[in-house]
Amino acid sequence: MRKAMTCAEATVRLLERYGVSTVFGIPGVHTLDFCRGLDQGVRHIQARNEQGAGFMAEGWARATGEPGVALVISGPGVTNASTPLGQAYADSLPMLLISADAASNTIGKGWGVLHEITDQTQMTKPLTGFSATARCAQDVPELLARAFTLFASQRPRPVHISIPIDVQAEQVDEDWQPVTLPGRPKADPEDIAKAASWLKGASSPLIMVGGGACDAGAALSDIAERTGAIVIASTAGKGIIPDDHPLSLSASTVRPEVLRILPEADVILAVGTELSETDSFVERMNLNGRMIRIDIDPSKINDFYLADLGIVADAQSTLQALCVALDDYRATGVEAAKERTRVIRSEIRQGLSVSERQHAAVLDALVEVAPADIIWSGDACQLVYTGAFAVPMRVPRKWFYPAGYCALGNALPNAIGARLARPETPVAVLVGDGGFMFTMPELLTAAELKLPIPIIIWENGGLKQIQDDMDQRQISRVGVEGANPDFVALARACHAHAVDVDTHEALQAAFVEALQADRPTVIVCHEDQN
Ligand SMILES: Cc1ncc(C[n+]2csc(CCOP(=O)(O)OP(=O)(O)O)c2C)c(N)n1
Repeated sequence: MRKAMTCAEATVRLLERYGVSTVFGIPGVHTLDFCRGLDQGVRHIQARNEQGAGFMAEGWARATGEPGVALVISGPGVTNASTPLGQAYADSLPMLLISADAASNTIGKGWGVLHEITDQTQMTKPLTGFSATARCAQDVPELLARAFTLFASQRPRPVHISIPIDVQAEQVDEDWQPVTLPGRPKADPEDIAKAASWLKGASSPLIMVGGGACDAGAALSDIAERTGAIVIASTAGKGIIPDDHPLSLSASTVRPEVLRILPEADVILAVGTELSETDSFVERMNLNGRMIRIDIDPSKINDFYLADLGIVADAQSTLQALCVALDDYRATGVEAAKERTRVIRSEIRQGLSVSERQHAAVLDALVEVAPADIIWSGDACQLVYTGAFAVPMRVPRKWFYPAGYCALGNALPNAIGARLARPETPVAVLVGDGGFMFTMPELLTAAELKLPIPIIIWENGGLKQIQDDMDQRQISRVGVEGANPDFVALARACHAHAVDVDTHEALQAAFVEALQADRPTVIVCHEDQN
């Protein structure tokens, strides 16, 4: 039987029908109508700041590929959540931000009403696939249909839907149903045949893989093994081909040992990757070979590294078709390519700086005792920069390091979102002492939810990467040596366990214990002691 309810309640029901089980947020007077519909089929998780809520939704999407949802008030709720929007945009993640907006008759007038942004939709436009305001209740199912269609069939991007308070309160007949979602575009068989013939004719092929190919790992491994292509991942593509695969160089375009070999490639197959500057930190990589780009986003085919063959299609189905087109081909150079990969890997290890060696040793100690299926939720800190190529991942969606937008503070709330999305999967945080402070209050959220997350704070005396950058350019240090709190006392005050460690053995013991604990554990690992 149809039931009359408010538009806000009906929105929650419709989200549930699209498969949403959890929303992250902080209620306010502008979202009270939503609250009536929450914690029945859809669970509400209270964050401590909307930036945390947004990062939790983003962590959900990172771990699953499914949309993570945040629900916030208008104005400050939206501005606080806009950093995670930027991060989800940069990493092509399906995140849905639903917010209130001021009453329709006030929008754009600048009357000074509560939580006012005169044009909220315009504010989030550059951070989203689309941002729109519901002008009446019936707009909501249409806007949600657009959002879920984008997530399912295009390059995933965050979406922001604003629902003014008067629209939220409208009475509707609750019969809103999800639309049938379209699939992703398929490749033209002629292009597949051409790509296969180029790969068969290559003497030193190279595969560059990004987060857009997360579901294409099996086909990609098969293509690498048959063509002898060395595989390099972006940070978002790490683990799609197991890092210990004999043809994998992991996420290593930051390494000079790897940048050096790029010009040797005569055919490059770039799949689901922007080939962005933040994976190599060089202005332009030296890629001279014939370039095949497979991407669901047409704007990525010829943007910076022009394609000789551009295929606008879904990565998984395209690579599966490419496997079929390669037929029983097996290149003669496969063993030589494996040997080359082995040599480059060992050059990378030998080429590490003193501090990278220290990071690698700490990470090795953690990996030795970590469960194989763990998710590492990393912040922008030096330990994680080294981990991008030094931590061996065997599956995608388990190494979080948002190198693109690179907003400090993602790691802890990302981990909370990931753990709630994947309750059976262990999740650990790797974060710098500076980055941790950006979203530290979410430790309370993790403690309240009793999440057994080890949080390794790499304590190196402040904003070390920027200290190093200043030292290198002979700039006197400014703004990078601010005081840290007593992390152990702070964590305990937030109802978490906490410990300082000064040896790898102590770190390993604390880590193993933390994974079994009844709440999160902050493990402070001092650079000058470990
Ligand atoms: C929101 C935000 N503000 C500033 C920066 C610039 N930034 C990049 S790395 C860094 C230092 C981070 O310090 P910490 O988290 O302690 O890690 P460390 O470099 O010391 O390992 C800063 C300030 C940033 N990436 N994001």
